[in-house]
Amino acid sequence: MTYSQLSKEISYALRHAPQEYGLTLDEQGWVPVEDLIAALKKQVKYSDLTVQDITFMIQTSEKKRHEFAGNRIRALYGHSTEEKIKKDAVQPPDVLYHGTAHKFMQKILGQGLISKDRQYVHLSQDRETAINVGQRRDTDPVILVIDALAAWKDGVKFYHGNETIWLADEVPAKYISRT
Ligand code: HQG
Repeated sequence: MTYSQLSKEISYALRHAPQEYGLTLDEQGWVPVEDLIAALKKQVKYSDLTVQDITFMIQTSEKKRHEFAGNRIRALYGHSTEEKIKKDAVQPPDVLYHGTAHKFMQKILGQGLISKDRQYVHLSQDRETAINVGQRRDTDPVILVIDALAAWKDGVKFYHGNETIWLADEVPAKYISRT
C-alpha cells in the first residue's frame, strides 16, 4: 500500500461509490472512519490499515481532499453520488479561476460552467491551482476568470471546498472571461 493509492481509493469510496464499500454518506458526506477502515481491510493490501495511516495520508497529501473530524471522515469535494451533498452557501472571493481544455471552450462560453458528472462545478482560488487542474485535460490549459462577486450578488450560490477549491452549482457564461 502507498499513501497515494490509499488517497485515491478513499476518494473513490467517499466521492463516487460508497455503496461498493457498504458505506452510506450522511447529508454532509461523512462516514464513521471505523466503517471505512473495516471495508478497506477486506482487501489484502489494506489488511494492516490503521486510523494513523489515514491521518498521515491526509496530513501529508499535497491536495487537501479529505477531512477527518472526531470519528468521522469525508471527502471535501468531487462528489458524484446521487444524493447531492449539502453545503452552506458562502460569499466567495471577488475573483475565482477555472482551468480547462481548449476543446470545451465553445460550449462553456455558450452555456457556462456546468457540473457534468460531479455534483458541483469546481473553481480555483488562484491561477496556479487552476493551471494544475486544467493540465489534467490540456497541456496548455485555458484559464477562465470568474467574476464571482458579481455572480454571488446576482444569486449564484458558492460553497467552500478547501483552501484552494470553491464549488458552485453552475456559473452562467456572463460571469466568465478568458485571460
Ligand atoms: C468542463 C480534481 C463542456 C470543465 C481537480 C472540466 C479539481 C464543460 C470538465 C477537481 C462545461 C469537468 C475537479 C460545459 C464545464 N461544456 N465542458 N458547459 N462546463 N466543463 O473533473 O474542474 O485531484 O468534473 O471545464 O484538481 O476539471 O481529483 O472537473 O474540464 O479540483 O482531488 O468539464 O478534481 O481534484 O471535469 O476538476 P471535472 P474539474 P482531485
